[in-house]
Amino acid sequence: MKRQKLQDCMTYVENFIDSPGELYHQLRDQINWRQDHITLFGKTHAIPRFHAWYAEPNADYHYSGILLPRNDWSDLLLELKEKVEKKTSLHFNGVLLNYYRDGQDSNGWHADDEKELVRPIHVASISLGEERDMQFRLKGETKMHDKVLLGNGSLLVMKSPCQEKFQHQIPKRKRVNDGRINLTFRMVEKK
Ligand SMILES: O=C(O)CCC(=O)C(=O)O
Repeated sequence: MKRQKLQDCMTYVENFIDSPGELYHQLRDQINWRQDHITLFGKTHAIPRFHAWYAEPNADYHYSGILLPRNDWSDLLLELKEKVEKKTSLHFNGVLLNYYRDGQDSNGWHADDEKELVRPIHVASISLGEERDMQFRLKGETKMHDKVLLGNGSLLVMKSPCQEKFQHQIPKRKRVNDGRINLTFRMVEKK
């Protein structure tokens, strides 16, 4: 059987955003950020980043057992959604935002494959601020398969079957002292 290649489902677009520094500051100041906690093996931990969910009414999103409270689209986020839809010819009804304060904030191995995501799963992700690497591994394997550097103002499009076949993570990085914001546009089933 043909081994799945990351490049078959993923596209990276540099300089997708014209003024990424300005957008980073607007989002950092305007988004209704929250830091949630998860309990693993009886121990409660703060998730190592802030996050927020903006979506159409009735488009709810859970991950790691957390139901993220829905915020209504802002004009700025709707403008970005339309820009991403125009570039990708895909449609989205929600965006998950992550704010990594510095290199100590991270996002562990997972796939964006929650049950409420519409199949086939396509996601599109804007990066702002500090460059961070995203690592990929095949589901069921522990060895890293590939990595992509996510530059300031870039767009990463992961079409099906990326989420079905691979997991990804944003590891901690000692030398990163500044923040990064990521917006991942998604399509979820409405209640
Ligand atoms: O920060 C990123 O680029 C990835 C975010 C992510 O993996 C997620 O929100 O599920």
